[in-house]
Amino acid sequence: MKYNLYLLYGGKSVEHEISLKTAFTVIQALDYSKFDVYPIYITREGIWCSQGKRTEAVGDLSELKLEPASPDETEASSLGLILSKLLSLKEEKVVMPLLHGTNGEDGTIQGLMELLNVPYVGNGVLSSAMALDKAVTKAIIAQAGIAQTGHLVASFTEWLEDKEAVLEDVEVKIGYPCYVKPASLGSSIGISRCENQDELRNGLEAAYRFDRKIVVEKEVRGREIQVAVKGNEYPRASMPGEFIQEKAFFDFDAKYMDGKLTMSIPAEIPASLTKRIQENAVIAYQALNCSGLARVDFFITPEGQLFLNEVNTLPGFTNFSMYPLMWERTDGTTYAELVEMLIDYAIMRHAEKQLVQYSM
Ligand code: G1L
Repeated sequence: MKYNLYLLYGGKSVEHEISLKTAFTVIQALDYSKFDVYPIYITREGIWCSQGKRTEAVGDLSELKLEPASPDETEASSLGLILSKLLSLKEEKVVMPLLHGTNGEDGTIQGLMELLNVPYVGNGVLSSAMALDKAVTKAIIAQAGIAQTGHLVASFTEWLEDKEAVLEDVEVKIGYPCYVKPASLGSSIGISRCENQDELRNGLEAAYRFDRKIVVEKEVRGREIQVAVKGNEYPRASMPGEFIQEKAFFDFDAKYMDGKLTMSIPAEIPASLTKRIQENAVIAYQALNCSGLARVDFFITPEGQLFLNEVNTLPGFTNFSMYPLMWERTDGTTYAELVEMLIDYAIMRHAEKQLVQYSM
């Protein structure tokens, strides 16, 4: 049976280009005997564009920058046009949203898919929305009993009412150096590293331009270890990988390059630590109601302490990204096989949901 696979990419986001590159990678990897592919490009202005079905890979990334159906298309009209196409198809379908929402949009695409009753790859509404908010994520992680970096949450109202009190709170509870981050926004926008009160004051002012809620985190000096998790009810963790910052390194077969950063998979850490990382990653994944996939990032200190840093429900996903490479090293899953596996998880989750009763 052939599936109709809808790829959503682009979007009103700073990750627009990354999203395009990710869609390109997926489109090149797919087995076209199993899928008919419908690329759906969302422009920077939020216009949805489709040019129907693809039955083969594309030659160049630029071919994926589709044109609106007409020049006076709006967000609503273009979305309506594509939804009516999506909905009109009776055959088996599945959506792969390769989008990073801006300004608190995460979870909204997933919500739209729920309304349409179409299976979609990756995390659902709840986990996508929670993962967007660093303060919510940290509260859930704490509740799950997983060690994380010392942190503090401060609202814009608290800041406006008593700046000195917020500064003192950070100095007493967190100290320097620390990182100030807007609670939402996945990327590095509005983040600063602060070493003294002047920098903290400036950092807070900067972060509050992007969100009404900020998180201050204590800096951890340690190694950055990541692990890939996949699955729905029975999630599994991969072997951990490590980003190595140094330019000079010994070249060996398990190292990959992503830009200037070197990845080492498996991370060179004791087996006992690997086990703890994998266990904590799965606990965090389940606590945040994740499904499909997530990448869980940790710090390990020189003393061997383990801290959860971040849960990423939309990990980097090109063939040079840590997430797919960690699976390849763990169980030999190729990029194409991983995509098919994630599609299977989406279809299973959707099928299980159909069994839920919605009225008495
Ligand atoms: F569809 C998946 F597999 F669930 C999926 C969706 C989105 C995997 C990875 C991503 N990542 C991204 O979309 C991105 C944030 C890296 C590009 Cl915007």
